[in-house]
Amino acid sequence: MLCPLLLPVLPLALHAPLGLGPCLCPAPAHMELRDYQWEVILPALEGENIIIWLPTGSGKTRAAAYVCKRHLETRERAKVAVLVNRVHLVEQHYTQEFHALRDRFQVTPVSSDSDRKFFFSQEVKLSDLVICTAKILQNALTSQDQDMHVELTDFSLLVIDECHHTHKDGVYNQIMEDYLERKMRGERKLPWTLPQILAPTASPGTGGATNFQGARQHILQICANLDTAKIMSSQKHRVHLEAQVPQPRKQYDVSHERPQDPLGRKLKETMAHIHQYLDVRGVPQDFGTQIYEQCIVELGTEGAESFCRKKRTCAIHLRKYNDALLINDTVRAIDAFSALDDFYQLEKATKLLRDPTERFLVSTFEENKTALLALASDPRSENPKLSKLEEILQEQFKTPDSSRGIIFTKTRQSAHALHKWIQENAKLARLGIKAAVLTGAGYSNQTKHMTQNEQQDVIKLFRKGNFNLLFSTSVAEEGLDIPECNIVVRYGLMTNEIAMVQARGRARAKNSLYSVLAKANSKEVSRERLNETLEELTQRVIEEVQAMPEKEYLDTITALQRSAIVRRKVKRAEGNQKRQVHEPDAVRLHCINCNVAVCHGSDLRTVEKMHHVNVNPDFKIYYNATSAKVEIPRNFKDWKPGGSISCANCGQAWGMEMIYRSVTLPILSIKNFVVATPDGNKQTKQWSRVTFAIEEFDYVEYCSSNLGM
Ligand SMILES: *[C@@H]1O[C@H](CO)[C@@H](O)[C@H](O)[C@H]1NC(C)=O
Ligand SMILES: *[C@@H]1O[C@H](CO)[C@@H](O)[C@H](O)[C@H]1NC(C)=O
Ligand SMILES: *[C@@H]1O[C@H](CO)[C@@H](O)[C@H](O)[C@H]1NC(C)=O
Ligand SMILES: CC(=O)N[C@H]1CO[C@H](CO)[C@@H](O)[C@@H]1O
Ligand SMILES: CC(=O)N[C@H]1CO[C@H](CO)[C@@H](O)[C@@H]1O
Ligand SMILES: [Zn+2]
Repeated sequence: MLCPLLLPVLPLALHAPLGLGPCLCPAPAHMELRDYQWEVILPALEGENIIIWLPTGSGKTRAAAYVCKRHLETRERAKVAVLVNRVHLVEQHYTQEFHALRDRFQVTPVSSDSDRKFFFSQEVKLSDLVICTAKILQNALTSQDQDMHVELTDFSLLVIDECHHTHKDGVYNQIMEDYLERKMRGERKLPWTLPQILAPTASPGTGGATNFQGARQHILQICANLDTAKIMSSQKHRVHLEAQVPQPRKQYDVSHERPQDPLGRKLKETMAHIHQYLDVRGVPQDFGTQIYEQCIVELGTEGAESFCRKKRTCAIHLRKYNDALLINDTVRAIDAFSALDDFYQLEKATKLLRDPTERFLVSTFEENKTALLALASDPRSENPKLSKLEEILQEQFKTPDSSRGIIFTKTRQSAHALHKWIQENAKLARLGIKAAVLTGAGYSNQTKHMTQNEQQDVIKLFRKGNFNLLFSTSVAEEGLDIPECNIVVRYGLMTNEIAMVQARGRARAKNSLYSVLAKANSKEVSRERLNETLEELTQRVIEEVQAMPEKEYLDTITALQRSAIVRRKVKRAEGNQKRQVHEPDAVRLHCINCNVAVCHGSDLRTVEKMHHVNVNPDFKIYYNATSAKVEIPRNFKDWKPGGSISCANCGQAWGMEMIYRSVTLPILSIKNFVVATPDGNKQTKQWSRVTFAIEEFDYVEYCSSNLGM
């Protein structure tokens, strides 16, 4: 946690190679805990299930690691799983706070990008403590594969990091529902078979509630979900805690409307022009708002389900214009133009443009493109938020030495746009600002994600001072091991009370500043203010819950657990029913863009219960595949990605190929299809919503029937 301070006295660490190098932190020989850390872990040392509630930066993870150490030292047949909700935390915990356990215990990190997860069962057997994402454990709990399968009861202690995610359908909660079902069957009693639960968080939040009762309900639900005996926070040593974890100064930096808005005006005119062509009623034309976005998405779904290509295509394009307006509002006008331009470049490159609507839309943009570009470059299009940000940064970085900052923004796109802005800003360059972008790891989306290694490299260089400013999406709000900062700015960002606590926790240096930069009278400002109230509400509710008489508390928790189990059973039964509504043979999938019917529900199979492939060999004629392989920074046990696939008739993206051992199968992404059933057409973004059953893929059967093997 404090390793940056230790770096200068550790000459060895300076020679450590970047990336693969050993941990820069020395292993604490005997883990030292601060008074307030002792205070919160005591019941856990006695085997009780607790939530640890401590602010960001106060060493929750160290406290948890200490409990694990004592547990392993004192319990017979002890086995610990440390669950995290973000991939990078596996390595981070392994090399940092859990490092101290490695000389005496077998500590194994199982990350989703290593092949170890395929042999999870083996890894668990050979380890005293595994650190993995909740997803990996959940997969292992439900897997039929001997190499992977484990039982919850194989563990004697579960650490659930950032435990406020143990809620609704989240993975943490799926795991805990398994636990609760077993508990209700009586497995919790001695001899203990169910693991002890240790659950740290910086804030459990209010779950959307804005009054005391609602927030209380939420927090009790989290306690029930985690089978918590006590919420532990620092009380005796609170003063000590506040002294050790200084809170930043907070300020609101509000910006005003751009006095003139030539690009915005022109974009709105173009949208009105498209609306005229489309000629639908009932869509409010308040362009540039979230409400408009919702309406236009609904219009697109309606168009898809009624096979009205004109409606659907216009809706997609109007949404891109609306996105451009939102970008214009966040960053520079030129960024808004570029986003729109990129979209049309891609359309022209991938679509055949035989359809009259597509042709109309592409030519409308092309004809107005030069004018739009000129307006976007107009100095009157400067964004007042950026001027404000420039002021803040000038103030903070005017003393050249040790300033370090993070700017949080909503999208990857705006993080990159801000980075470009700063690189082109000569004034800020003179102050010695060296900025980088930090965004989430993943592969689901077309805008580029960073890989975990790229993330770690950026953080290392930030730690070393090669960079002193990060433009970040919400990844760094939670969990990433970011060094202390002097300045944290939330740039035009809506937040909830949890995110606020997490972000503010990044401003940890002495005399640091936490700035909320948003338009005057905007939703962002009022939401931030609400959060402050909610944070205080959370505090009051927790105090009340802590003070509840034991019996009343236990009765409440048990009742909540019972109803959660019942709800889960009902939901499962309903889910099964919903998937049996239609015969797979009676269902057809149509290309969402050109509406051609391309396969039956009965042609589909699942792989690893997740990926949906078409096993009908005749399906080949309906799609084209690229020869370039799709890049996924992750390994799968039985397959590799192949090329991406698209509709042979219209060019619409459909999914990608799966190279499963020796066969190649197309994986379909359901959002690119309309599902036609005897009861009408449906568009859905999730396979779990389809109304027919899909069997699991059987490799042997497939080979024997298709390859004559
Ligand atoms: C474009 O962004 C500026 C700066 O935030 C804002 O003042 C203006 O209202 C925006 N235009 C539209 C049409 O949303
Ligand atoms: C990709 O990410 C952006 C924001 O980063 C989001 O607005 C968009 O909906 C995502 N697209 C898909 C297909 O998930
Ligand atoms: C798909 O490939 C076929 C054969 O190469 C070609 O005729 C067709 O135009 C392609 N479709 C698209 C949308 O590019
Ligand atoms: C909003 C706007 O100016 N749209 C124009 C785009 O280009 C076409 C063709 O020149 C015009 O008809 C539109 O009025
Ligand atoms: C922590 C914090 O900033 N709390 C503030 C919450 O909001 C109330 C009223 O708006 C303020 O008085 C608190 O200081
Ligand atoms: Zn098509």
